Amino acid sequence: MATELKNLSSYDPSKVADGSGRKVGIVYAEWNEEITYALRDGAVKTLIKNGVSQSDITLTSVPGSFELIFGASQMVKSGKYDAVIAIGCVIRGDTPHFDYICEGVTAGLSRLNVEYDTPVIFGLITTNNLQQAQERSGGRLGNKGDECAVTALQMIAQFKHI
Ligand code: RBF
Repeated sequence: MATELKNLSSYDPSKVADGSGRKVGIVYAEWNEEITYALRDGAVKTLIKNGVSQSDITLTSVPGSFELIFGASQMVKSGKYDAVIAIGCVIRGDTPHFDYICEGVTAGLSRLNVEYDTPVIFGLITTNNLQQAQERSGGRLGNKGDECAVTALQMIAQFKHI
């Protein structure tokens, strides 16, 4: 897995855009909540650390990762946010649902990025087992929520003027 090579929480603070005045929506799935709550909390902490006000962060939950598409879509269409972060965790089981959900969410969020002017950040962890998800939500490999927050701030800053 590519993230074996990278700690998801490590970034150069001097290169992260200041988040002051930025408004960020976070939509997160309740499915696998042990993981998604840790990702959500990581994203919030990193946004605040980089200047975003707590009051400028809006959290909305959806039942499962598949619903992230609708949740992110509603946030984007509201026009209230400079970026939207979608957070979920899909763990491969013995069912084809893993592939359907991963492909569906990826396609849905990709489409939002093409059709609307608000960046949607892909915070979906897709792993073979729970341990790999734990490693990426505050464990050995850092927290993908941190990475999503940094990515959101970079995307806002880089495309604000276009
Ligand atoms: N949602 C997740 O966020 N992560 C999962 O690992 C996950 N696994 C699922 C496995 C099965 C067999 C089913 C039926 C649903 C699963 N879901 C999962 C829920 C899915 O994202 C969605 O909420 C439901 O399918 C209702 O649209």
